[in-house]
Order: sequence, then structure tokens, then C-alpha cells
Amino acid sequence: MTSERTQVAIIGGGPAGMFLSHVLHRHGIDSIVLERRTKAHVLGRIRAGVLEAGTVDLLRDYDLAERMDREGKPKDGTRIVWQGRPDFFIDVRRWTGRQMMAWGQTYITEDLYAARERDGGAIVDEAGDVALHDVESGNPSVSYTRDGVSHRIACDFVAGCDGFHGVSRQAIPDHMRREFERVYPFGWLGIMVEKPPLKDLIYAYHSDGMAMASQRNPMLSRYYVQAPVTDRIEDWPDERFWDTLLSRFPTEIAGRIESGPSIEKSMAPLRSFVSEPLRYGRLLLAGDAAHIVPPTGAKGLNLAFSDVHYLSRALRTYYEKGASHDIERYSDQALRRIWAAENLSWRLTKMLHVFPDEDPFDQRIRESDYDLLLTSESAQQALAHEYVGLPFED
Ligand code: FAS
Ligand code: PHB
Repeated sequence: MTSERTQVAIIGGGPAGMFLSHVLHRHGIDSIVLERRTKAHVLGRIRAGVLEAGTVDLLRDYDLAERMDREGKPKDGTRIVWQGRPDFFIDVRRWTGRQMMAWGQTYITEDLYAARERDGGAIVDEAGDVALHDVESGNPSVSYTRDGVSHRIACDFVAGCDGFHGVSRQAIPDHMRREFERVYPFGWLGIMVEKPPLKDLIYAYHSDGMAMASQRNPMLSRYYVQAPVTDRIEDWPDERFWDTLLSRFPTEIAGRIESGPSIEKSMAPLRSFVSEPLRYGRLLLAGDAAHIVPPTGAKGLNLAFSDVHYLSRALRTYYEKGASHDIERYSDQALRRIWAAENLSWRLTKMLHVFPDEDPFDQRIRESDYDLLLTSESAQQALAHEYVGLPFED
């Protein structure tokens, strides 16, 4: 058993863990990241594609935006097309004065790994059997195995950034945790195709199911269709995917979509989930370890960044001022923004998807929600305010 010491032991080398490690380093706080998978596996994941204005600002503040500002696509908003009704544009630039950015999570993770390696960061991949110890005490530690050797890291804090299926959340005793969940009866079947994307990001409502058009770069498009979560990838050859996607967009838009062979295809189940609190003693959760949102509101990755914004500020207050007040208020502060994002993601998921067990009353309510957006500038402004990302609290 080797033993080491650091200030913050970070479990999970995804966006939350790696951004936290980067920010702490920039403020002179040591950390060690323990990632279960190989670096190649982590960098091979294809997930989020739209950044809130606040996330763009954080990436720029911490010198992680050079490639994004060169290759990313600023967006004034996202379009909604609706079977038999006029289009609607969530015009975040008009109503908030801010823009979003079409830029893939994969690129962000690549840049995070490059930055931490450049700065000599301690990133341990293929860390097995990660376990948390004594997090309710003032002397927590984390143990793991790698290449048959057992290791223990003594630390001041443990940051649980290990996603929905990680071990950190389980280190909070059941009687101390409150979990809130909605599981949706469908998933998003997504593909990547090496074709030019549409100009706009578009959500499409159709009585057969929703569809979505997004992008990663000028020669890489990302598309999704709502599909039964029980479907397997093998059930969806490219031809069936394209036929389904094109049938769910209005003809004039479908005519502009350039199809082609998929270079990636995956099914993402949809879930709304929050585990409270985000703190237990010296354990602090951030990102998917604490919450999950359906991708409909493009909030998952952005919430990981806002959690790290609050958590890194709390840890700076502790180390720079010897004060714990930001640590103590971290959970409540992060949860206000998390629940706002859960709320928007749930509303957009209800509005844009076909639910198998709904009745005609549900459909009329859905249509009236959309009609209000078409006719009310107040409703448009409120949605734009939420979609672009709420301002961070002081
Ligand atoms: P992550 O899950 O990204 O990272 C957690 C890391 O911890 C992983 O690398 C994992 O290997 C590691 N880990 C797990 N258990 C461990 C253990 N015991 N020990 C050590 N390490 C461990 N969001 C959007 O906004 N838009 C989207 O379109 C979108 N699509 C998605 C599609 C899929 C299939 C999934 C799963 C998520 C999607 N998301 C999307 C949400 C996604 O982007 C997350 O919000 C984001 O990855 C959160 O980052 P992290 O909190 O770092 O969690
Ligand atoms: C994506 O680009 O993958 C994306 C964009 C917006 C969403 C979900 C996914 O709401």
C-alpha cells in the first residue's frame, strides 16, 4: 500500500473532475484525479454539444477557449419547428444580449487533459476499486488499486465527480440522502455524420416523436430521434434512422439535411435525477454524480461547469481565507441552479416528446404551451433567460 497526500482528491476524470483539477491548480491548490477508465476511453465519448454563456465565460477565464473561439460556432439561439405550426426561435441574443456556443464536450475534455498534462497535473487513469474513507471526519482519504498495487491518498477534501454510476454519491449514508427522479419511457438515438450541419440547432416536435439537429464543426453533424429506450442500436440501421429523422422535420428543412453513413450511433436514456445534499462532511459532489437532466435543455454538461464554479470558489475561500462559509453553503447554492435546470429540462422534455401513455388533454396542453411561445414576448423572454443559462450567484 503506497500512501500519498494531496489537498483535494478528485474522483472522476470527466468534464467536472478535470475542470475542477484545472481551476484548483490555477489557484495553487493541489489535487489528484482518479479516473476508472483509460484516457482514450474518456476522450472517445461523444456527449454534449451546446454551451451556455456562463460555461463559455468559464472556459475563456481559464484559458481553455482558444480552440473553441477558433472553431466553435456562436449561436444566437435554438429553433423549434412544430408539425403544422409556425417555427419558433429561442432568441437568447435578442432577449438576454448573450450568445451560446455549439462546441462538443469531446473537444473540451481533450483540451482539459492537454492542459492538465501540460501543467504536470496528477491524473491517474485505470484507477480501480476506488473507495472513500472517513469523509465525515477531518481526515478523509481515498484508496484505489492500479496494476495490482494498492494506494491510499490522504486529503483535506474528496470531490465526487464520478458521474451517475460512480461511487461517491453512495458514500453519503442512505438516511442522509434524498433522491428525486423521473425516468422517461423513451431515449435519444443519436448519430454523428461527416456532412455539413444545418445553420440552426433545431428541436422538432412531431406526432411520431421528436427529432433534433445539431453540429460539432462545419463538416460534422449530430442528429437525434426519439426512440423507445428498449430499442437496440442494431434495430436502427442508417436507412431507418434517416427515414425517421427526415419524416419528423418540415419538408423544406428535411430537404436541406445532408444524410450519409453514421460514424457513431448511440442510445441515451432520459432521466431527471437529483441527489441532495451535495455535501457530506469533507465529501463534495459535482456534476452527474449529483444530478442528471434529459438532454432536451442542453443543461447536463453546463451544470457540471456551474457546480465546479461554486465548488472551486468554496475551496479557494477555505485555503486562501481559512474560512468554511462557502463550503457550508455550496450544496444549497449549487442546488438552486440545478433545480432551475431540472425544471427547464423537464418542461422542454414534456413539450417536445410524445409520451406513450398521454391522453388528448395532454396534447392540448402541449400545443397551448407552444402557442404561448408563438404569441407572448414575455414567455419568449423567460425561456431565453433560462435556456442561455441563469447568471451565477455571488
Ligand atoms: P461524466 O459521467 O462525464 O464523468 C464521470 C467520470 O467518472 C467518467 O470518466 C467515469 O469513467 C468516471 N468514474 C465513474 N465511476 C468511477 C469510479 N468508481 N472511480 C473513478 N472514476 C469513475 N449533456 C448535454 O448537455 N447534452 C447532451 O446531448 C448530452 N448527451 C449525453 C449522452 C450520454 C450518453 C450521456 C451519458 C450524457 C449526456 N449528457 C449530455 C450529459 C453529459 O454531458 C454530462 O452532463 C457530463 O458528462 C457530466 O460530466 P461529469 O459530471 O464529469 O460526469
Ligand atoms: C448536441 O449537440 O448534442 C445537443 C444540443 C442540444 C441539446 C442536446 C444535445 O439540447
